[in-house]
Amino acid sequence: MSPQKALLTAAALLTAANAREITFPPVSGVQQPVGASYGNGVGNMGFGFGDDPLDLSNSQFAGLTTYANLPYVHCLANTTATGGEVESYDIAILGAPFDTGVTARPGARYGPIGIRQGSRRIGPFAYNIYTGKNAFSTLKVVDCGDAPLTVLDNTIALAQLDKAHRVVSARKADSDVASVPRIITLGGDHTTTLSALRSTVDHWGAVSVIHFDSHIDTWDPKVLGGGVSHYAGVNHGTFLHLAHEEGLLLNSSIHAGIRAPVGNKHYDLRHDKACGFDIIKARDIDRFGTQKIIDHLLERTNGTSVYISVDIDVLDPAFAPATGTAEVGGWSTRELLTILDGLSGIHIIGGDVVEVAPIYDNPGETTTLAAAEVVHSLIQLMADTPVKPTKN
Ligand SMILES: *[C@@H]1O[C@H](CO)[C@@H](O)[C@H](O)[C@H]1NC(C)=O
Ligand SMILES: *[C@@H]1O[C@H](CO)[C@@H](O)[C@H](O)[C@H]1NC(C)=O
Ligand SMILES: *[C@@H]1O[C@H](CO)[C@@H](O)[C@H](O)[C@H]1NC(C)=O
Ligand SMILES: [Mn+2]
Repeated sequence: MSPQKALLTAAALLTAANAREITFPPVSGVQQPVGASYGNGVGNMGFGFGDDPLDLSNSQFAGLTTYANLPYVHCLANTTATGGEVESYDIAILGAPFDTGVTARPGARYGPIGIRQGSRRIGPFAYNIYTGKNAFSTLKVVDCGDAPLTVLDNTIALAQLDKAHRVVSARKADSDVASVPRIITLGGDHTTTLSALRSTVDHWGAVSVIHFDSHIDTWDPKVLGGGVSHYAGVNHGTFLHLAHEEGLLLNSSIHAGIRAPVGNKHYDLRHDKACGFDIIKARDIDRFGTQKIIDHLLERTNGTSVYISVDIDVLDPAFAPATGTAEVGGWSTRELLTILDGLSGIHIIGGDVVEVAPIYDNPGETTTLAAAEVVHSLIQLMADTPVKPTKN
């Protein structure tokens, strides 16, 4: 036999051996796939199989990628395809793929899809090890997909987002403990928060904003962009000025994690105060710790409806490199999550995670994993405190 022939015969034998059906012996005590329900009402880890591994109806990592594998609902539709009413929900995840209001690195239009990607291991089986709570067990949370926003005209795009927020928040809530659905927006650059606040004012009036960010974002358009054109003055550094001007903010708002320089230390900071804000700086965490920061946020906003906006650049670039205007010297992901979870009981009426630009992330998805977990915390805060609107 020539050497080549011998090799071919050996390969044929190997293939035949591989074709044999391999049956692993049962593991002592576990006679079903990992993740299957343990029986007796003990919950399973949600890897997707019940007692029957060929039951494909509930798998965790298959199908389309929604936030935390939540059901997708076409929340913007007038009716369902068959003419029925759109499914009801209590908390709506809404993507806002808009990033033409940025002053540095673009890319946050891919934030919603990135955050969903980072959320694949968050799911209804998860109980928080610190609180023992499951964020999805009381209120109905759905993913509405992204609002369709034109990429070539900011004015039209923001009008589209305003409308999306009005439509999604105008439906009847699913649960009878909450009567208006609340929205968590996946940004998008920070300009998108303006649309959210234009819709929360319809239900709750002016609100306190807890604004996690390294930048103040109350810049007067006269200072940032507006010198170029009126249009350019509407951007991710001026939206809180605009929200104040439109009467959407209470004078009990507060920034947390600030560390970026201001352009004019007298005017910018005086103006910031006039817009309704107090400031917790990033390094305050070294002096006071997370608990004092939580206490201050709760005191400042006490008795008001609160919107929580998280610019992912509040985190240090070590924890969130994938953002447009990264500033060193920020908080860690653990510190931010501790502070967010510490706000339990707050009257939260809406929230967002913005400025996630996945193109600058690393192969480990550091930023989108963090952003997805921040959304998870916001959902838990909403589940902890069902709210009724103070207007209509
Ligand atoms: C949905 O309703 C709006 C306003 O009532 C209407 O203008 C629009 O054409 C409707 N869309 C569809 C697809 O029926
Ligand atoms: C808000 O409160 C600050 C002091 O905390 C004050 O300087 C500012 O004038 C107030 N603004 C309004 C609109 O009441
Ligand atoms: C909020 O205000 C109420 C009533 O004034 C007060 O009893 C409570 O201690 C305040 N809570 C915080 C966290 O400041
Ligand atoms: Mn910002």
